Amino acid sequence: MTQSYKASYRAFTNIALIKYWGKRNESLFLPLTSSLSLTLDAFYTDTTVEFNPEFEADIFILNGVEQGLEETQKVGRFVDLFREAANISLRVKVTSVNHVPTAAGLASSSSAFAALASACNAALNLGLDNRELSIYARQGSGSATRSLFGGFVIWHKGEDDDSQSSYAESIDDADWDIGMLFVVVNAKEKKISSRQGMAHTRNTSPFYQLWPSEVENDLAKIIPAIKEHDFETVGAIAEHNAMKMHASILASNPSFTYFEPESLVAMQIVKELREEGIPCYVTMDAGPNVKVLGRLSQMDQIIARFKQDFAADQLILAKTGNGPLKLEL
Ligand code: 2P0
Repeated sequence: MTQSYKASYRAFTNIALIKYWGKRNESLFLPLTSSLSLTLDAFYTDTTVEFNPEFEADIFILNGVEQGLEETQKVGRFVDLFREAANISLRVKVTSVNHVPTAAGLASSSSAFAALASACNAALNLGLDNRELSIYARQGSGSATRSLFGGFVIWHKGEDDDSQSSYAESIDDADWDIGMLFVVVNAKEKKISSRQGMAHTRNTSPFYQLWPSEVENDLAKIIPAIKEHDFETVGAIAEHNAMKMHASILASNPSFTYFEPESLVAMQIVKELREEGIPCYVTMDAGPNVKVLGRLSQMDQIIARFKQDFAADQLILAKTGNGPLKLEL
């Protein structure tokens, strides 16, 4: 019998409160700034990898569908990092399932590459810790760096072209009164990918030159607020950071935006809730969906208000999530 190497992992999506928007080195996936996120329990990817001498080519099956050459090669190139570390050339079968609530359209590369990195590490007995794995995950997709840990996570930008210096670490387990409501405005795939969008903003937006120093300032203020469990300060800094990213995107040339009319409706509701004495804050990424940071203990009231303008299946509540979890085969 030939020996195969197999393992299975679950990793959770994270949402940035201080955004990553721009690379300083595209081939090494080195970001221009550090960023900070919250890992969430509602969306995750389960991935099984099997390295087997009987396989003649890499295979990638996503949500039960065998993927074409382009997607398979992308996954294969990422797995190459682990094949090199283990000094093997066996072909791999990667089977992934994205667990995303119906109609959400929130599939994310962050959980995907974190799960794949964790599964490769286990299957090949590499013994890498999560900090080391975050350096690998980064080379699949930037935001995946932060999904190697639960709770609040910082991804350090690192130094110069030193790939090893840009990794993630946990700063707080987020085991306090905090949650995130996803308001699904549009479940379709985004028109401008993050990768294209951040390069275009960096290259053409006059506001982008302010972005690195704004991120530094926001990080310096939000980290102590997280450690003090100061929800309102955390939320206010996160909302302002997201708006600065989207303002910089709007000012790119030609201009574009991820906002859609319903995104603005959701933002208006958050403002109203605040005026009524329920603190909650908005963040948005490279798409029209709105994420509302709130106290878990007040989410019933927040959801009730959103139900006046949105259907129940557009609203998904997430609690804070953990780092990757090993699954039994
Ligand atoms: C973030 N986003 O910090 C930011 C904010 C979207 C908006 O990271 O090119 O898929 O693979 O590194 O990680 C999404 O971009 O981009 C993202 P690549 P990625 O979460």
